Amino acid sequence: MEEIAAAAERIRDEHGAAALGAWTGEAIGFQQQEAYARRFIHAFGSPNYFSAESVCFASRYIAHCLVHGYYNARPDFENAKTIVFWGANPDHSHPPYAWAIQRARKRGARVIVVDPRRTAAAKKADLFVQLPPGVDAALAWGLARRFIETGAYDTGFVESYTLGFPAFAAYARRFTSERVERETGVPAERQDHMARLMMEGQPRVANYTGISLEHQPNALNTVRVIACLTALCGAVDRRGGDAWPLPPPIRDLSLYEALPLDHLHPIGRNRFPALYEFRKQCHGISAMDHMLGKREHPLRGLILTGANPVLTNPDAAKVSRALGSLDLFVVRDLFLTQTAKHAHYVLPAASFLERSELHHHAHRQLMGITTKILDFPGVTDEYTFWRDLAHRLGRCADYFPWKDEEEVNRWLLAPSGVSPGELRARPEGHTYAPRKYRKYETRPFPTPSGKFEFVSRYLKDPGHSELPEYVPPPARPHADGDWPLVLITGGRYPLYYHSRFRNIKRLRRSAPRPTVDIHPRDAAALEVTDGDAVRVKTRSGSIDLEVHVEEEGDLLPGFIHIGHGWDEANVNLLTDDLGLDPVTGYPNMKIIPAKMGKTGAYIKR
Ligand SMILES: Nc1nc2c(c(=O)[nH]1)N[C@H]1C(S)=C(S)[C@@H](COP(=O)(O)OP(=O)(O)OC[C@H]3O[C@@H](n4cnc5c(=O)[nH]c(N)nc54)[C@H](O)[C@@H]3O)O[C@H]1N2
Ligand SMILES: Nc1nc2c(c(=O)[nH]1)N[C@H]1C(S)=C(S)[C@@H](COP(=O)(O)OP(=O)(O)OC[C@H]3O[C@@H](n4cnc5c(=O)[nH]c(N)nc54)[C@H](O)[C@@H]3O)O[C@H]1N2
Ligand SMILES: [Mo]
Repeated sequence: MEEIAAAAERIRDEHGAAALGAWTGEAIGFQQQEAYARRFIHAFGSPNYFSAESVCFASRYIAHCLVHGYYNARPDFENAKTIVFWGANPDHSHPPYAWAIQRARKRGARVIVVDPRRTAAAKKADLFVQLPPGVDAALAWGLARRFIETGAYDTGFVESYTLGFPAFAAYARRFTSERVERETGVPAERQDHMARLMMEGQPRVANYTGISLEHQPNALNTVRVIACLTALCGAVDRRGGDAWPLPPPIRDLSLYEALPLDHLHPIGRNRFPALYEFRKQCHGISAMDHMLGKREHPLRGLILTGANPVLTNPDAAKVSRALGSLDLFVVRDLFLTQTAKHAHYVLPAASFLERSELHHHAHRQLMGITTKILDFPGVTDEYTFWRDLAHRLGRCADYFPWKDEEEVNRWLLAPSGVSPGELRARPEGHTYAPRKYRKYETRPFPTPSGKFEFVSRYLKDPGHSELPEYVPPPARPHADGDWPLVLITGGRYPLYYHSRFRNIKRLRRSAPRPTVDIHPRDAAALEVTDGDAVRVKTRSGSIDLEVHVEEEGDLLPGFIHIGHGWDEANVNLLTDDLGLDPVTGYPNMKIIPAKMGKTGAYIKR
């Protein structure tokens, strides 16, 4: 710890405090564990805090905030009549959602799944709408047109509470059934069927957009138009619809107000201001260029915890080069990951069983606390680590006055009036506020206009489209082109979590080796079958893995799919950091021009 503190001070002396960054991953969550890292790096004097939010969740959040100013992690499935999953597979990714939906279906709710792959969720759906990646916005605009033309939308809400509806309606008119069919391949009758199920559910329609809609170049606008569709359904902040939870009444550990560092050029803020303004996140993808000295304001040191960006960030070869070039790289993990191999110091991190932390379930407005049940010598929890480091760095110590996590929890909970002990006595959770719906009836929307915004001045002023416009996908399959196939990445495995758990033998049996999923027609054309060794190539790189031929109908022809998180076939060697969403800086991980062939064939070329 002394060496790490000394190296951090050297970086501060030579390049300024902003040349040190902190990075947290999905393994430590989005609540107090990540807040320690934010607090530390600000106390040190650097605004450069990065997390998995450069590739997950924040773009969805920003889209919702631009439209209505709130964010709902999950709609009210339990009370919905029609549930729509856009680019999500809850049966693998969120079992609790899948259970909620199962209960809703028993009550008669109907489920629509929109996906290029016939997933576990799609197989159970009342309607499966199969389409190529990147065209959801066209489908959503076509549905909006139907609602508007037939007058089946919530006119009272639109008249009283919204901004820009005439422009929205005029743009929607362009999305005729024929045009939507041309763009998406979804026949007009299926579009009608989808619209009918949504209209029948009104206003109890739960639209859920998954990670796939974020991993593409027109990500923000795709989620925006779907949020607008929710308004047409009359489901805004309604039981059974997009019901907005209230946050828990706890203190904020971050120092953005007490110690603003905006003047120190947070990385990525000039390119993607929304990410910093809405989430106080620096752009992890841009960070690589700052490590490699390709941009002003160098990043020379990084402390990373609970993340494995070499396997999870786009352009893995560049990520490795960038991390390998640092003067100080500290990784806290439970395993020696591909990322940790680049580190100067690898520290054993405490797992969730070795921490005591607050949790909240926003949808149910419940709070709870976990209890530390294990203690290994030499393993420190996140709080103790950041505190110890801060106490070796002079002034930083002032910001970490609490002895341990239990003291932090007590401080965090003070405004709520409950103590850690009281929370512990209620393992089922403590309701921190009763649910309220249609909050906009008594106070303005927290948007610039105070209204629900079909059009956004915030986006228009710097030159983006004010409407959530449809932009065709960056790639489609071309049988005769250089890149005949389109690669989709990252469909979730039920028993792996990103790069985690493949080292647990019992879980490994569920999916022992990485595969590339392919349509039977394409497999036949390439003369490959199950288990054949192939090489998949994109403009960024190539990986070798095994073929898995899908059943007819499980995947659209021309598309291949590879999961992420494999050491031995890192699909992020095939993704890149180009073609980012222009507002949020989100990467394209779902629509990548590709080709493949038997390993021998490509080696010869
Ligand atoms: N077991 C397990 N659970 C997890 C995770 C894990 O790694 N393992 N990761 C967690 C995390 S951090 C996240 S973000 C969530 C993600 O959870 P989800 O949002 O449910 O994501 P996926 O399960 O990948 O399902 C996304 C689906 O979108 C489809 N798709 C791809 N492109 C498009 C497109 O353009 N349009 C449409 N409509 N569909 C498209 C894919 O084929 C895929 O079936 O899962 C969480 N839960
Ligand atoms: N191609 C492609 N890439 C993707 C995606 C995709 O769909 N396609 N999905 C993206 C998404 S949505 C996300 S959220 C990111 C996730 O990206 P990451 O956050 O990098 O995800 P993980 O691979 O789960 O890395 C978590 C690391 O933390 C370690 N760990 C586990 N428990 C703890 C703990 O308690 N404390 C600490 N300190 N460490 C712990 C694990 O061993 C693991 O090495 O991946 C993204 N990458
Ligand atoms: Mo994620």
